[in-house]
Amino acid sequence: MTQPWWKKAVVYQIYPKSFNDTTGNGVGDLQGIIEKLDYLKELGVDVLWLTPIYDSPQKDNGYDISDYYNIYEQYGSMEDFEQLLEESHSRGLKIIMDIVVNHTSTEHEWFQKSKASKENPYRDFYIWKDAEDSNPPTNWQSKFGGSAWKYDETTGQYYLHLFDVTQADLNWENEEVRKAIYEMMDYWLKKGVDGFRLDVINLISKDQHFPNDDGSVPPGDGRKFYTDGPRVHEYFQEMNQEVFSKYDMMTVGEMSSTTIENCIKYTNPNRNELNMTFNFHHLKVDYPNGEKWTAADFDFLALKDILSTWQSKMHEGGGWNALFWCNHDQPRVVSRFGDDQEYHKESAKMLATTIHLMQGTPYIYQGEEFGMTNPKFDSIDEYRDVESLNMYRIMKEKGMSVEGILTILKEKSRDNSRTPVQWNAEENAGFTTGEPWIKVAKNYKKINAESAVSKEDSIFHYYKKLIWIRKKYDIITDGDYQLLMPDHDQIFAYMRNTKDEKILVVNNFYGTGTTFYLPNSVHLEGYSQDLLLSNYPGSSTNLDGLTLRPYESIVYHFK
Ligand code: TEU
Repeated sequence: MTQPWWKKAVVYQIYPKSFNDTTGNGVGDLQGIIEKLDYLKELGVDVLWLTPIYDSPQKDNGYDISDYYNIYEQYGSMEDFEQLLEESHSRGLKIIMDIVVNHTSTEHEWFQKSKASKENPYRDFYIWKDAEDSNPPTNWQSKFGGSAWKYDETTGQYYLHLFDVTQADLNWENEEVRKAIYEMMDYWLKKGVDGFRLDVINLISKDQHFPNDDGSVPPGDGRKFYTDGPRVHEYFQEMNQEVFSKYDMMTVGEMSSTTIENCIKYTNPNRNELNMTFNFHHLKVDYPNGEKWTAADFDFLALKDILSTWQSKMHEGGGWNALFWCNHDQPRVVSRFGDDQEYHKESAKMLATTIHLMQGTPYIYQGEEFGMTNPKFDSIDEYRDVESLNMYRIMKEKGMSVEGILTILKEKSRDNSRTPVQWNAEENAGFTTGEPWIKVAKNYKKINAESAVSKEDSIFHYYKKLIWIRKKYDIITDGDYQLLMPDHDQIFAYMRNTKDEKILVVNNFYGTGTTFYLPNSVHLEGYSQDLLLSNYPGSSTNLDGLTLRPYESIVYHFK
């Protein structure tokens, strides 16, 4: 069965601002990405996902777009982008762009016209409402803290912003908005872009009654009235019909607070919506009662259950998962779920094994391929992220101690993944010759790409093997999924099965030894057994009592 190319692909996410600076202004740029294309080709990835590079006031590092048709000047010019596209394609690398169409910057000309007067033709490009008894129109809360409505003196109404106050939500009910967005998408695809990552795309359809949230369904911040909203599937099918269907491209939707049922609908090819979705349920197992802003250990059994449920149900429903641990909004996975000290290398490899041998398209976040860690900043002055700075202010207003807030930020801030890529042991880790826009993590002399590429047993070369295995063994793409030992409190083991083959993946998620016993439900009589991959030398092949060292991962192939 010939699968679409994106089912066999491995995607590498680039956050340009922190990737590689070639001008010395302390901010990464497009020429910096071009400089590293051979490194990325060496890693073996197929697609590069660039987070937003459009013109933006950078209040949310580019997720606040002020002009969809121009490149943010600190990243370079349109010519630089065209060169990046050409140089990537000449190496067999595809480029997908991050498209933010739930909202624009309030500096976008559409918003400037919309706020000018109630009669302006662009008024209904955004969502304006009157006050309710001199309060905001609803009690909905912004994801970055505070009310999701901002009062604007010019016309005496509020506008909706589910994120920062400088990110005004577009009104997708307005056909003119949809037409303008589809035109813009077509512009980039005609340029040769190979697809899109669609930012919070399941938030674009709001309940037009705009009711208050009575809190009966947690978290009671209004998201139930706009998440996977009333017309979302209609809009996706229209977007597909008007744009995607005309190109050989890939689409991945970022789904904030979604459901498996919706993600099956979003990605089942018979529905002509999207190709795959990011969901975040597995990245909330260290959010006690769903609360992100607390310092807490992760719930390992919940992690296994959530990842496994999504594997099985999306497989059964004909859907397709994006597989990931990290992105620019999440802490570094080796610090979060592994050990960034004694077992740094072993745990980073174990985590990679766990996710890369599942069904779906894997995503590697810049620096993950050689084990970059959280920077563990000691002062609020080192933070840059609008969400983190808003939450610092809100937690301080609630009376929390600075020390207590910094403990939480060290674990949960989005800046954990936004420090400059550590290329080598030179000053600023080789990221810039200037002052970096955000500090480099202190461990760059020990943890950097140059050192990793030079060592055969590095995390980098292990990722290369995982990518090679995915391309060689169709069972990774096509096989079903079966979780083993669901109740074990430190082993995450699963089978992948097709008619003729099996893969057994055994991961010790903790820093103490343990023993794996092949469950009676697994029948391997008549199969030959190959040890395909492990993160230690001399891993055992005895499945009746497999000794696992701290963070040991072992992969077997049976046919
Ligand atoms: O993130 C969507 C989103 O919900 C994030 O706010 C994420 O859930 C949160 O940061 C986790 O704490 C997308 C982009 O990835 C993010 O960088 C943007 O800030 C956001 O949308 C608004 O565009």
